[in-house]
Amino acid sequence: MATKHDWTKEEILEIYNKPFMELLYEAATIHREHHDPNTVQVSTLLSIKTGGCPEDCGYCPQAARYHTDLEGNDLMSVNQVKAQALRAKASGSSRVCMGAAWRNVKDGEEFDNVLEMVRTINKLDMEVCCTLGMLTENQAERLAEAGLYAYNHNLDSSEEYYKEVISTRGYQDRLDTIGNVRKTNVTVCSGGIIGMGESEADRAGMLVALSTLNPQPESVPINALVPVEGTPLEEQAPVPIWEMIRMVATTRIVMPETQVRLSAGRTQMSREGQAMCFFAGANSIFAGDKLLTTPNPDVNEDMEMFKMLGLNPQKAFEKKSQPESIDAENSQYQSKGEKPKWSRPGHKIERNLDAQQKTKAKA
Ligand code: SAM
Ligand code: DTB
Ligand code: SF4
Repeated sequence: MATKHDWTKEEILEIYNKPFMELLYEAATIHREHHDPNTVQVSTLLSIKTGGCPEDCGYCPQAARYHTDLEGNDLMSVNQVKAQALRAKASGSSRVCMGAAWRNVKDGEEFDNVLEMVRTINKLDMEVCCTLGMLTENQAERLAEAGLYAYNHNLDSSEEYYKEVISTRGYQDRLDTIGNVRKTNVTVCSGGIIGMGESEADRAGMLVALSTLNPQPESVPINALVPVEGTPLEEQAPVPIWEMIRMVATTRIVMPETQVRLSAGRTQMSREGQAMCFFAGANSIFAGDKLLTTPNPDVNEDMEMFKMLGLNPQKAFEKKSQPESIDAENSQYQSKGEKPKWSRPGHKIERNLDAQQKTKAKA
């Protein structure tokens, strides 16, 4: 069945509020139709430039204007990043996601270093993701040429609630950056945070904004707010696990092909709670003892949990979700008489290595 791109807030709210067991059953069924339910993609976060950010995102410990205990750091060196990526690979991770506390990317030496980091991790045969703030079309293209696999840029909430949490940029700025990434062959990772005081209608509004993108994002992180002392949202009550499961299940139903990422907030969740999220359609996580600046479950404990649940970490480049965008991308190459970059045996999507390397060699 073709992916639906015209979800309304009312339709999504109706799904979100279904009787719990029905919601779970529907989400799990759709999950199995589109994905291997025993595979989970594991990404490791790495904060390559920490703190001192000029933005005012109300949830974020890295905003310079809030007085948190955070110790900031300038941009890491390429060698430091390589060492961390090797550690992540050894612990079972197939993707490294590098985060920088920037409002936007500025051309120059620092961006050149980030491009070198992307090339370096790519050579380790790991997927590389970046989250660096706003990007121009040219910067997105340069990241693509360096071999970037995914770019994370969250919508965070509904357009209406976004204004309550962030004043230094608007929703359209976020959509513009996502649009710039979409013009390249880099996959889009965009999701949001629940537990910031938003209503159910805001949660549905965020899912409308994401699911009506065409193609839909290949990855959608669902974060539970990690309330950090010193930020405006420090007093927010923890998100009840039931709401997290509902949000994951609804995301899975409205974006069937997407990788739904169980993101920040896992230290507060029991294994049973996380297992229900996987059952409801979550199929990726951020692993590593730290998210960007806040704690995350211990890697060994996560691997133990996977073992208990019979979940297998996905290999790098095995699945690039979103058949529609893959077919479009392949046809670009085929029209030039080149080999398609991706093949799709069943649910698996594999890269055709020689075709990809040829594109990289040209870059
Ligand atoms: N500066 C870049 C930007 O804003 O796009 C990239 C880094 S930023 C930290 C990446 C994402 O982390 C944010 O969009 C937000 O969704 C998430 N995040 C930040 N602080 C969080 C918190 N305390 N709890 C949950 N998620 C958080
Ligand atoms: C996303 O949606 N969540 C990750 C990643 N994308 C970059 C970040 C979570 C950050 C949580 C707060 C912190 O550790 O600073
Ligand atoms: Fe800066 Fe990103 Fe944190 Fe906002 S979320 S304050 S842009 S690092």
